[in-house]
Amino acid sequence: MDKTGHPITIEYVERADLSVERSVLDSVFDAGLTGIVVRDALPPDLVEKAATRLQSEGLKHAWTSPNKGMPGGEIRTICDAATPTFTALRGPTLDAYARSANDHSRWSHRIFGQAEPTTQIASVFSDLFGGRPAARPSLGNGHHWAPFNFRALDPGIQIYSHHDNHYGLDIYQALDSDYDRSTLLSWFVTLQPAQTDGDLVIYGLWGSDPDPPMLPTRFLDTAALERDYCREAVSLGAGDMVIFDSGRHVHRVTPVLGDRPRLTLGGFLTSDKARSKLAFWC
Ligand SMILES: O=C(O)CCC(=O)C(=O)O
Ligand SMILES: [Fe+2]
Repeated sequence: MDKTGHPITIEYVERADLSVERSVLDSVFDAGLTGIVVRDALPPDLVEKAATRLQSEGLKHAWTSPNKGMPGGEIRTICDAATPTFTALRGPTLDAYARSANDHSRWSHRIFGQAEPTTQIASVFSDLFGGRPAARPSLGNGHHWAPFNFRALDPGIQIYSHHDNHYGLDIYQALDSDYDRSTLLSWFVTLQPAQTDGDLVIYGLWGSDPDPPMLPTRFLDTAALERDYCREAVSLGAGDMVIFDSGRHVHRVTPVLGDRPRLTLGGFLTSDKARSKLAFWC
């Protein structure tokens, strides 16, 4: 049987080849392109240093387990994300998020050293958006949203099928109403791939489609997605970045296999309604 669903198109580019002449991100905002992979978005020595630090004894206490109690889905993170978790189904409170966001640069410097990559990440986004600027949005009272958080998937752990539809959470009342909430893109940089699997798989199913295949547990039925829908697996090496339309497309990360964690850093991305600037946060 032919697979069903919205087409999935991914464009692959090298960081060194990016030029501001072409705005690839506009095509993603317009849902003409599903995603972009930027190879070598961060330098290899920086990525390797971060992967080592993230697995060091000294940082063990930094990790939290926001999905504690979710069988097979217990992701570990450093810094909170503005998403629902198994322990906070309606996402973090503004207070908790602001506290975590204030700690972000301290953690990021401990992990990367002086070469903390927020500026480099902003410049990748900007180069993909015809040179228009990219920055963290304001959270009010002089504070800012955190630019990204760190994630670890240990062997046996996966991210179950979902789409990222978070603007309804209370915390997003703190996001300026000038930003376009009709689109939510996810992005992440792989710091250490899993030995085996741990791949991002994007499906042709949109979160807004009627009658998605559901299990009685109210989770999406991944076996049915694999059977009936078009899919695209995105395999990323250390230093590679993916940006994709996670607000529309159902996606997941397959269970990590092997003897080391899969490490990523990432967050979300949108533009203002006038498409004059980008905002990224986690
Ligand atoms: O692998 C990751 O860091 C997150 C995958 C995901 O679900 C997303 O980026 O929306
Ligand atoms: Fe996601």
